[in-house]
Amino acid sequence: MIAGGLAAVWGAACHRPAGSLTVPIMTSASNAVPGGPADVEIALRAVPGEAVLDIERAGASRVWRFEGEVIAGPKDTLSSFERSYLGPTFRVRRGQRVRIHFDNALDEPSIVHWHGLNVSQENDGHPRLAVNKGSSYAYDFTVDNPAGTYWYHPHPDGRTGAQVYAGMAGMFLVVDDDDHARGLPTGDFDLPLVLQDRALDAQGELLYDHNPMIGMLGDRMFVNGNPNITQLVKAGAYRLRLLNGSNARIFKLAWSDGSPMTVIGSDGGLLAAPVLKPYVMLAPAERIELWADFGRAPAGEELALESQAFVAERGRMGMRGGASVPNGTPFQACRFSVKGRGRRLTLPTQLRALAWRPPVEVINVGQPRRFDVTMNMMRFLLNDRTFEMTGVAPDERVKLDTTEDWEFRNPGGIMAMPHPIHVHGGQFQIVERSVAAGAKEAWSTVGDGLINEGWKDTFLLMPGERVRIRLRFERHAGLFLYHCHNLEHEDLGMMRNFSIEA
Ligand SMILES: [Cu+2]
Repeated sequence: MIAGGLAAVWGAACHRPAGSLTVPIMTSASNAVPGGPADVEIALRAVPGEAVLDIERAGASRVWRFEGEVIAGPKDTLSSFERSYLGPTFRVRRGQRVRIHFDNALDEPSIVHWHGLNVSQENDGHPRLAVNKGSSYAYDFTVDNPAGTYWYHPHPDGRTGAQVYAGMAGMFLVVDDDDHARGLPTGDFDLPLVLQDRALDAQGELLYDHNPMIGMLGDRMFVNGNPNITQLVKAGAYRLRLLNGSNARIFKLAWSDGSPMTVIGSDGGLLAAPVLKPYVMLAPAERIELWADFGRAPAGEELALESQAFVAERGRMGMRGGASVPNGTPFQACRFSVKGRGRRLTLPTQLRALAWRPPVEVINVGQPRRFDVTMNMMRFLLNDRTFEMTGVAPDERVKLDTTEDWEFRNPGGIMAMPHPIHVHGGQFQIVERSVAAGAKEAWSTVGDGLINEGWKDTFLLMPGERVRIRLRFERHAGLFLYHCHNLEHEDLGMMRNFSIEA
């Protein structure tokens, strides 16, 4: 079951099997934009382009990318990684009203999702809002998230994996002025790192060739959209903002010198206090922020973030899926070359106050809404259902201004796989994880690296595991998504709507 190579990236067809609904794609869409000035106005285009993907080969390869331009407001809202296929990095502030004019110049429908942001359904990039080539979509929202590391990527029906893989993604940072006061590194010492794996064919072009049960796994690393994964750093303290922007790759990140990982933030911003871990699991779409002191390395030394070995899925059933580097294979994810002196800072003991949702507020405490990962016809489902463009089942309706516990269950068994689960519409907290007896041995290879602290929008659900999360539906009524962020699973229908009803 290997999807057809290049054509699968550059072709425009939707490959989801039967069961999907056909919904007319809007040719031009607008989000009933209210009048009044925005604080910042951006033009964002999805365009075919070129980028250097192989350092050892002359010439560029084909990619798809986001291009951005500040039309009005602070020019430093957008910045670019050097020699990168990634879209511009946004830097916005809470309370800022942001207007984004998205233009699609690709030969297939697309739409942008602002991953982790609290926005209305019209601004959330639902696949039903995808626009065709030559058409545009207007976003208009007020930034409502605390400072943190968010990101953006396409979200069209059945083609999210191909479009992200082709290069379409970018960082979306919400910043504030408090980092100096918090004692955190700023400026050049605040370093975003987008980790992605890719595969290239003999001509050096992106190869989108995968078993859809496994997802797309590459055999080479890209950091910030660049095949050179070495970062030049100074001997001092850094804040590293890591995003796993891969389609299906799960990282088990650890320092090459054996130092513990000092985690200071996750999906929804800073933790209450730093947490030390021997290693950190980073599944597709998850973010972690690390405190890294490169002053510990002698000058001229190299340090690396390695992805260590772990048990991802059962070895039976040929679950390598043709990937030459299956999930759980050790490799180097990112290198740091230490030159020159930076600032020595002291790790703060407290980062910010986090107010957890108390059990008394939960309307279904002890009886969480259940979402089981199930399987049929060689694809993964949620409660035996596949994606329907506007379909919502009775047990997928929740009330605005309520707090609920949800429990996701991944059965063990021969076809069990890890699934990174993402819920749109805001950040949640992780309440509890439990593991079936038969899955404990494999789980123990990742368990110490799961970050359950802090606000989350995506979490790793391992085989045989149950994860209970607590969500507050407090901002926007409307149609939102929950889905697997293994993008090939998502494109095959491991995605559902839920409706927040006033
Ligand atoms: Cu999945």
